[in-house]
Amino acid sequence: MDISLLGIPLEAGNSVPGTLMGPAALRTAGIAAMLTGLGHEVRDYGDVVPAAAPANLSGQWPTCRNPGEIKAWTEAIHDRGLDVLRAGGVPIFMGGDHALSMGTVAAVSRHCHETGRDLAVLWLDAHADFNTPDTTPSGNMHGMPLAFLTGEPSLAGLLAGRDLVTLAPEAIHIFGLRSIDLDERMRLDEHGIDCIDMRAIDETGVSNLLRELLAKLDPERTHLHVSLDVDFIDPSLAPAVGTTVPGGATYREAHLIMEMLHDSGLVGSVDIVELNPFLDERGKSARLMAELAASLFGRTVLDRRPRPTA
Ligand code: DIR
Ligand code: MN
Ligand code: MN
Ligand code: MN
Repeated sequence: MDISLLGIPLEAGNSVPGTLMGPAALRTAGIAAMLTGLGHEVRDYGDVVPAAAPANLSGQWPTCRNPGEIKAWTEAIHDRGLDVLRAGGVPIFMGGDHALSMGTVAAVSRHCHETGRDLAVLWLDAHADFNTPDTTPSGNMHGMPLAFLTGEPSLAGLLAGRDLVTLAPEAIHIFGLRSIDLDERMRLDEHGIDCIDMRAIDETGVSNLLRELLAKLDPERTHLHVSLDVDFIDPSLAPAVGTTVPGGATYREAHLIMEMLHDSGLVGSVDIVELNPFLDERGKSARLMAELAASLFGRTVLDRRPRPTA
């Protein structure tokens, strides 16, 4: 398989500095070599660079932190992401905070529209990221990408001059939830978004829930975008994130999800977001995220066979 790496060193969408080092940490953890070792063709496209000197848009979005930066990044990420998608292969977008998904998923949605695929989004996250400028308790725009992507009018200006192919609420599946804000909760209900929280995972198990979810997707038509937030994982395993919430996915739950997603054959693009190496413990979170990527692209235990020489 052809895999494209694109770094997105964004930290303007959250309030803890350090996520701009995320792409470098994933590269240092050996993500490219792990994927190459599985037999894939890996091409690293380097990092997205936004337009210089973003406008100050605090007047337009007074409740949001760094809205001018986020607009500049969203547009740059969308354009660069679309180029990478059109070049073929499966992109892994390496963040950077979760506001980057406004750009990556907008690009994926447009690419699916152009190529006649149905987009489904699996959002692996402790949070719902469905706040708006009106409901945000923090002002952090990494809490808003799913609102933007479903066409929230107050965020539409973040992607000027490009057509946003909005996501239908039914296309979104949030998995791993354990922290939702009050107004955000009401919005999730109003839009009828599929939310699988940690209690459901405890009671039913990740394999049953994920199998059920995947069975609803048409294998002939679906492009599945996986958006993996580091805080989906339990903080004891992945401490390198600014918004840790106890009670996250275990090591094996996380890998099992990746293995099942690989087996589904549906995955067309991936975000790995919120990695903050400044908060890590000797690289363990970065290494775990790189290893999860390896599981997502086919690494198994029993299947190992000698690589052909020559
Ligand atoms: C909270 C935390 N819901 C907010 N959000 C996120 O600030 O909107 N943390 N995404 O990762
Ligand atoms: Mn394509
Ligand atoms: Mn998130
Ligand atoms: Mn989160």
